[in-house]
Amino acid sequence: MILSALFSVLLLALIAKAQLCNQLPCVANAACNANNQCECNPGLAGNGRTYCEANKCICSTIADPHGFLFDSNQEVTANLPCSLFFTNYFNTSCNVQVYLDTETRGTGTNANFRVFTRQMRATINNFANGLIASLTVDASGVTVSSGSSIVTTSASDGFSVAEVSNCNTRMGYNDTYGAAYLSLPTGGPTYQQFCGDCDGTADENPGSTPESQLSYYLQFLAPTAQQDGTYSSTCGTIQSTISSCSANRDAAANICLPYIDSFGKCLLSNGGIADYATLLSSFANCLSTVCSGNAATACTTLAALDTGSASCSVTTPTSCP
Ligand SMILES: [Ca+2]
Repeated sequence: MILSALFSVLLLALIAKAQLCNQLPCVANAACNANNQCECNPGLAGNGRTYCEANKCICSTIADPHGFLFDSNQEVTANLPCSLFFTNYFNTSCNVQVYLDTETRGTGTNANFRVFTRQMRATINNFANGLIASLTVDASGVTVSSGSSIVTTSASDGFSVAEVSNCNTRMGYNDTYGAAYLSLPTGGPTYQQFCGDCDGTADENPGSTPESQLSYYLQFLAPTAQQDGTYSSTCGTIQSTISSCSANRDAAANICLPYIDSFGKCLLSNGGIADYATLLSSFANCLSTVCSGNAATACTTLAALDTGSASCSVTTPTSCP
C-alpha cells in the first residue's frame, strides 16, 4: 500500500514534469504539435509519447495498440491479442530480433477490444559468437536471461529501460500505457517485420484504411509461445493461416475486419455472438475461408450475422463477390 502510494506520487511527479497533449504526457524532449499530439523536438526521431533520439531508427507501440513504424513514424493499428514480430535488425556485429506479446485490458462494451503490449523481448546474436543477449522488459522491469554483462538497466520518462551497448540497442516499456519502444542505429539493413525497414523512406505503405492496416499487420504475427494463454491457440491458427495467404491477404483483411471492428463489438453487446473467444475464432475461420479462395462463403457467413437477432448491421465489404 505504501509502495503503491509512493509509486503514484512518483508517477504524478513525472507526469507533472511532462507536457500534456490531449491529456497525455509527452517525454521530456517532445512537445505538442498543431494537432495537440506529442511530437519529438526538431531533429529527433521517434514518437513523442515514448522516446526521442537523434539519428536512430525508433519504432514504438502505445495503448490499444497503435504501432509507429521506423520511417516517418507511420501509424498502424494492431487489432489482435497476439504476439507480433516487431523487428529483425542486423549489422556486421549484431542481429537483433524483437517481439511483442500483448494482453487485453478492456471493460464494458470494449471488453477485449483494447489490446496493450504486455512485454517486449529481444534476442541478440553476434555472427561470430552466437547469442550474446536475451532480455525482456515488462511491468516488473528488465529481466536479462543471458548477456547480463552487456545490458544496462535504467528508468526514464516512466519507462523501464534496457540498453545493449555492444549493439547500440535500447528498449523501453511503460506498463501504465502498455507502451514500448525500440531504438536502433541507423544504417544497418532490417529484414522487414512490423516496424518496416529503416532506410529513411516510408515505403512500407501500410495504407490509412483499417483493412489495409490489418492486412499489413497480419503478415507480422509471430508464433505464440510466449503469448497470453487465453487466445494463443487462435492466434497461432491465424498466424499459420496468414503465413501462406499472400495472394488473398488483402481480401481476407477486407472481408473479415468487421468481426474485430464495431460490428463485432455490436454482436458481443447484443448477444449475437457468445464471447470474445468465439468472435476471435469466427474471425480466424473467416480468414481461413477467404485464404482458401472461398470469399463468397465468408461473405455469406458475415451477412447471416447481419440478419441475425442481434440487430447489428455490417457494410458489405468491397472484396465480397
Ligand atoms: Ca522504409
